[in-house]
Amino acid sequence: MTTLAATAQRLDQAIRTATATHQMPEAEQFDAATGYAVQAMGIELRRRRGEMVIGVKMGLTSRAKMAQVGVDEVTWGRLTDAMRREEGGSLVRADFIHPRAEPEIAFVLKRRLSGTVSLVEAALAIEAVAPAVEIIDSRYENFRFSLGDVVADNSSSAAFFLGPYARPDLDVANLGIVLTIDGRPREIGSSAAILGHPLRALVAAAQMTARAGHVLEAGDIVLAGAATAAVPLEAGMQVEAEMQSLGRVGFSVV
Ligand code: OOG
Ligand code: MG
Repeated sequence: MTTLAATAQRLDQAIRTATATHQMPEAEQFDAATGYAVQAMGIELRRRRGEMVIGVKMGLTSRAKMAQVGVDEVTWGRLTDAMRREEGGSLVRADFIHPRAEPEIAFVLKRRLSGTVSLVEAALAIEAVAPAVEIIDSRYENFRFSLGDVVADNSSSAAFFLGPYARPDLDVANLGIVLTIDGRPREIGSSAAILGHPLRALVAAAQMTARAGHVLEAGDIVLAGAATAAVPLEAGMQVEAEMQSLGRVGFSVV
């Protein structure tokens, strides 16, 4: 087995056992392109277990997020059907290593969107917009990683919740976002923090995935990346994200 395939296996094992694993040692660090190759191998392992890819998540599209994890490049990862959770339902803390919640905007596509596209083309490909919460759970010890590490680890994606669908032409440029824990606001931000406009995250998704030979199709979900820092989760917490004009999405941690 190559080192890359072994790394994909090791990360997959970390997911399945909810146990942290080590980062790539200094001497074996790889670049983002190699990280995406490892990510694709890991997704292939999940496909073989019957999981289906239903979209992508963009990562590190805001300053707040870049600062929190110390990586300053936009990344992406795949979302599978097994990662989706029932809105209003629960998240089992023990299924994860050190989960964090972050508020996101989700786009649902009504047509294929791939390669270099304009903001207008991206907007016209949207079927619906929804409030979302992404659960990130770095498979690495202490939630620490390099760019290559995090890309290989599917950009830390672990689960996600989608709220009610809103109309596709809703102006998402500057919406207030509040992440509430047990009824108290913990993170407050604006959708403008996402690359200056969340639609730019959709443009980046089309372009970056195409470079890796992955095509965004009709029906796919695209998470635009968090506008605020992520909040560590513990059992007993009630989590809710509220977005201006979009509504709420929430769940409990058990
Ligand atoms: C990397 C994933 C970042 C986002 O929304 O910015 C991300 C991480 O923070 O572990 O999902
Ligand atoms: Mg995210």
